[in-house]
Amino acid sequence: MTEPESTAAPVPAYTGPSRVLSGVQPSGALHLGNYLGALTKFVALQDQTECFFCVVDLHAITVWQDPAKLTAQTREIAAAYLAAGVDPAKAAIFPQSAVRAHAELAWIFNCVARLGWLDRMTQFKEKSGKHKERSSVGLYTYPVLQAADILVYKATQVPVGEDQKQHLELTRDIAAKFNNDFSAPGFFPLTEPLIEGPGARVMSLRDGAAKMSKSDPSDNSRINLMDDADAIAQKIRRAKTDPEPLPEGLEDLKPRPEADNLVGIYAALAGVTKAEVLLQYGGRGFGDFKPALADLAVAVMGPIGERMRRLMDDPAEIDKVLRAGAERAQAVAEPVIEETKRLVGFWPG
Ligand code: AQP
Repeated sequence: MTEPESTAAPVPAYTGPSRVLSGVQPSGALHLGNYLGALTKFVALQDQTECFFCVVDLHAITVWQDPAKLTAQTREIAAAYLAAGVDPAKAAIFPQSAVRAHAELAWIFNCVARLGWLDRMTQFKEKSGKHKERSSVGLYTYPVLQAADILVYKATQVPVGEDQKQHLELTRDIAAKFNNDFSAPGFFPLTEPLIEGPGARVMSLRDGAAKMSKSDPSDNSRINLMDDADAIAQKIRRAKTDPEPLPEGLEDLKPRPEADNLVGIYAALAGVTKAEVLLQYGGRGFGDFKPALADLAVAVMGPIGERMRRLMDDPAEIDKVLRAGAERAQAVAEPVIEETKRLVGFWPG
């Protein structure tokens, strides 16, 4: 028998509760992009809806991770969540690998997603580079696992940086195809990404065309959450810019990627719009703007780094948070994976 055709007829919408899921890979030191693109949104959302924030260690091993370091890296991401203000009493914080349903649902979704869909994923192309044949199969199917992370909680919203937009579209495609193929209209929600805001795409401090990234070989390209005040100020002072003063209007900022990035970082850290930053600094040179940005970045990021250091001195306390979070997550994921398996037709046991 061939698989079902997709139908053009309107399908009933998902009517379950609103939930939020997101995650960060324990694949290196967290940076300002992760903080502004993801963590600040986690903190805002935890007071609005049920939240699940995992440390996505299954994703991290799609590229080589030293087993001797992975556990510590996982605790470090959990410490970053806590230091940024995620409250474990409100949101579940847990390692992805501690909830087996993620991997189980990912396999089912591997059989729902189409090769053609994955072939279009730009992040795989960027990360595999010229050595596609030597990349892990996991790196290729990464977005399918991501769809499982989200849908195993029937999450309706996912706060992420702009780089994840395409993966979220794939998640919606997988949900729609599963609901159609297994005659389960509205079973999985069509999840919405939460991307907006000036921190959605923080660029490298050395190259306004490249995303700020953990894996950039230049440490000067990013501000790490654990950088001290001197390092933060020095990196901003050395950030690449052009010789012109800041413009008065947004249109004139667009063709100047490095200036645009620094204005965006200021806006995101201060909780204002880029237009408001230009109202204050338009017409002024980087000699004025960079020190102001450095002071702001130190004021916001400094205390987070300090809290992280304190938390990481007590790994047992972090483990307690991770264990409790995994239990809460499991309680939600288990019934979803059981129902999914029933819909697929697996033996009920
Ligand atoms: N530069 C960025 N600006 C805004 N948001 C960003 N995010 C990552 N970089 C930026 C967001 O942070 C969350 C966690 O990302 P991740 O660590 O799981 O994966 P990533 O996107 O692959 O992060 P990196 O730093 O670029 O790591 P490498 O170098 O290992 O690939 C996500 O919500 C992401 O959107």
